[in-house]
Amino acid sequence: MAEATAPRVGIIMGSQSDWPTLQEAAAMLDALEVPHETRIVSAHRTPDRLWDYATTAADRGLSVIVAGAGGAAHLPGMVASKTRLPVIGVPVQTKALGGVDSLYSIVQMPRGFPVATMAIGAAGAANAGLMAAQILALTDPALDGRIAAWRKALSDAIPDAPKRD
Ligand code: RP5
Repeated sequence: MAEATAPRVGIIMGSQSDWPTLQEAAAMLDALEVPHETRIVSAHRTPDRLWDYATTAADRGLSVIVAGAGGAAHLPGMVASKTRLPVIGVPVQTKALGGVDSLYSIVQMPRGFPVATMAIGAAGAANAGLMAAQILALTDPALDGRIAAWRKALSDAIPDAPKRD
C-alpha cells in the first residue's frame, strides 16, 4: 500500500532510530488506505536532501508532510520553510530529556511558518497520520467515510464500565 500508488502523504524522519515512532503514522495511513511514502531526511546530516524533498514535494503530488525528529528537532520547521504544504510535526521521545526537547524544538515556530505539532511519541505519530488523512478527506468523501468508520470502531471498542478485579 505504502508506495503502490502515487503518494499523497510524505512521512519523513531524521533518523532510522525515529522509525519505531513514525511507523505509527504509516500504520494509520495504511489502515485508512491513504497512499504514502517514508523517507529519512535529516535537517543536520542531510540538509541538501531536506532542501530537495521540501522544494519538490508539491510537484510530486504530495498534499501533506508528516515530519518527525528528536532532540534538536529542526526538521519539521525547516521543511515548512521550503514548502506551502501543511507540515505536521511529531516530537520523538528522547533518552536525555524525554522528548520535551523535541517538542519545544518543533512547537515554537515563529510567526509565518506554522507546524501543526502533535504529542510526544507514538500517540503523536498516530495522530499525525489521522490528521493528514482528515486534511485529505476534506476533498475525498470516500476517505471521510473510512475515517468515520474507524472512529466508530474505536468508540464501539470502549466498554461502558471498567472491569473490576
Ligand atoms: C535526530 O536525532 C533524529 O530525528 C533522532 O531522533 C535523533 C537521534 O538520531 P540518531 O543518533 O539515533 O541517528 O536528528
